[in-house]
Amino acid sequence: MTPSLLSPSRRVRRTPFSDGVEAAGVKAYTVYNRMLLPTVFRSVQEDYRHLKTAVQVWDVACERQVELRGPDAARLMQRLTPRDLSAMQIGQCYYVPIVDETGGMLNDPVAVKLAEDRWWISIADSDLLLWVKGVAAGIGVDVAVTEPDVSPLAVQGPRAEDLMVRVFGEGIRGVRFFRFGRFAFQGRELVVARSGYSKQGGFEIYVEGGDLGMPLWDALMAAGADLDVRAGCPNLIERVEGGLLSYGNDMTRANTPHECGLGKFCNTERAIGCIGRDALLRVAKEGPNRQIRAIAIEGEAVPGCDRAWPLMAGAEQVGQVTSAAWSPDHQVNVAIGMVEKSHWAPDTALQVQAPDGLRQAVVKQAFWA
Ligand code: THG
Repeated sequence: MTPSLLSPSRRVRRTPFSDGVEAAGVKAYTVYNRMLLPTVFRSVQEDYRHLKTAVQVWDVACERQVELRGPDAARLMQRLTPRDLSAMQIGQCYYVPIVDETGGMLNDPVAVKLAEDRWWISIADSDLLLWVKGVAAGIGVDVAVTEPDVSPLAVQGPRAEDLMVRVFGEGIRGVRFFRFGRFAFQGRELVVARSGYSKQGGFEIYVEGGDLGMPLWDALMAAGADLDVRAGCPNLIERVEGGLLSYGNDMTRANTPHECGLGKFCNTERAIGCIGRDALLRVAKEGPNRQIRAIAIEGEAVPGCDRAWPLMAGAEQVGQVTSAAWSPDHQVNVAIGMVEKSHWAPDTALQVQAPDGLRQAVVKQAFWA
């Protein structure tokens, strides 16, 4: 069954796990990289509580891979990001800002180093494939840039490791954070990393070959019945508490990595050849004039944030809120916003123009994680 409010079409792609997602009773989707991404199973709050106490299997096939393959793959990869990749080992994953020639954020993917001459870029929601193909053609490197048949399936939550061991064996316990190993499933070797878009711990299985999608989904569900495994998805409340940014929501091409708080993932001085290097060297030196902040919004549960909400200091706009949700654990609306330097200090009192009226808000010291 296709989602009822989205007209079925080839442009909005199903995933290798869509049959399982639908059988599990998905209640809402978003579209990400022109592919279905579930957003709700029972309710956002029920899904949140379950994610924090048990284990979930997430269809994150929409985190598409841009594959770089060829003798110049490593050189092209370093052109794409201001993060220094020179010490990155095969078997490692790096969170890497990707910027354009002005230092503007194009994507915030996870880079996976499979071999010196073979990389995956596990992308957020923008057409990075086209940028990478353009860069490769423009500089004339010997690299094939493709979107392979690879679909990430995330296993997240405090019981994730116990579930993964049942399907892939004890070796799973030895996989370190942002590292991967190769593990067999039905006679095929799959890349399995300890990573994922939650702060609850877990793994991401890069399912190579869509034909393996439903067999793996079913195997995880069967193996985890007594662990209360459920179908889940990236959870808005949990990811805002954890300070995990969403490209297109919390940042766009109009923002530098430094504005996004991703300066720690830039080593621009050492990232020789990186596109946008000169622009970033300037902003790194001067420091950003606005930056991502955790924000608490007072009052009842906020509605969904489908447009930027102005952040005010009296009559003056000093920023905007871009993601917000009621947190049952913190008994406050947790939010992510971009705030001008003049007002970004912790405990600064602001007002936010929410769709249902003006609310009090406070800049927080850190995300709630
Ligand atoms: N996993 C994979 N691909 C992805 C995502 C993912 N592609 C899309 C999107 N998510 C990319 N964005 C992010 C954002 C945050 C993180 C990963 C990808 C993340 N951040 C950790 C943090 O900020 O605490 C750790 C960063 C680090 O220490 O390196 O995990 O989730 N495959």
